[in-house]
Amino acid sequence: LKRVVDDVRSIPEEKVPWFPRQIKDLDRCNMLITKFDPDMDQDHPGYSDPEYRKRRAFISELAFRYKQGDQLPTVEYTPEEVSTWKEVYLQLRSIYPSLACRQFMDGLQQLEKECGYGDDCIPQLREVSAFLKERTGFQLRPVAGLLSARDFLTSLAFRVFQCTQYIRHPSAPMHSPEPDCCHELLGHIPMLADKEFAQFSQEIGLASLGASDEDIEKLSTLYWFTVEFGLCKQNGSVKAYGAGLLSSYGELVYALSNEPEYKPFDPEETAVQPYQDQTYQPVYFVSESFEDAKAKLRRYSATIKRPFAVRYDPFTCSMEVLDQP
Ligand code: NLE
Ligand code: FE2
Repeated sequence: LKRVVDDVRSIPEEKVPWFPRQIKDLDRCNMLITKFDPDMDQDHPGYSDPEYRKRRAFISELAFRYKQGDQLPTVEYTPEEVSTWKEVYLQLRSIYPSLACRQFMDGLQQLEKECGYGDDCIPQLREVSAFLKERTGFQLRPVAGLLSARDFLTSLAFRVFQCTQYIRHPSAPMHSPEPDCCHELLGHIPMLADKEFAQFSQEIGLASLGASDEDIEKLSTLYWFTVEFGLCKQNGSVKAYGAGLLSSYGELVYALSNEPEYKPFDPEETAVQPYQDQTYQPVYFVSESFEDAKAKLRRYSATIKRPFAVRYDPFTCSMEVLDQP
């Protein structure tokens, strides 16, 4: 019999990394990886553009100040930012019907119909979050940049998706090594409007809570090759379901050309595949179907060993920790 434990005293504390027990605790999950940001990375197209860096600092500040439960900040995008969005949107929109998976197309069409998605303005997180909440219970939270894998995965356990709000530099609209609002809004959000995908995302998050650094590394590598760069077969052809592909015109076309190497998706192997985060991936994992990818990843997550189990209580937005002697 499993019982709820109030504190983790029955678990050897030093062996279990801290994790949030309440949705409020996500305020502490904000460790940023700054290697790609325009103040640190000399290769960033915004590195030598002081205006761009100033804008980024302003939008970052909104995320730093945000506390769970606050209204999501609105950004008044400049005409230049909107024109970058427009270019990204129009280019990608024209190739989605032939290269994106069906679940993505369904989500995108709903967003276009009901959430103001289009080429002429950048959707606001507040509206998109309300839209998702009604469909799949996911909500958004602003983040200033690329998060550590542990903090990012942790928030998924609470059905919270951390979203950047700035936009990529206008000189490189077709690919960005760091996330930006094009990546979140076009790559991730349509998929998160799918009930099953939402469920599956939360499960990856749950599997990550209190996991060892080694297991986090494997889970985030799997996340990388599926949720970010996954391909699947659909009606006899290969389609993209990964957000990193669906937000990059350059890489989406490349991934579905005959240049890169394809391997069949197998979690054990995929979890240890070294990956590329500067530019296009040299290898992509293809699953037999979108359902197959989800089922395999679920099975893998269930094998991660922990001395306890977790269960999310959506009524109190808190994590129950269950003894597993
Ligand atoms: N390469 C993606 C893009 O250009 O939108 C972003 C990937 C973020 C992990
Ligand atoms: Fe992403």
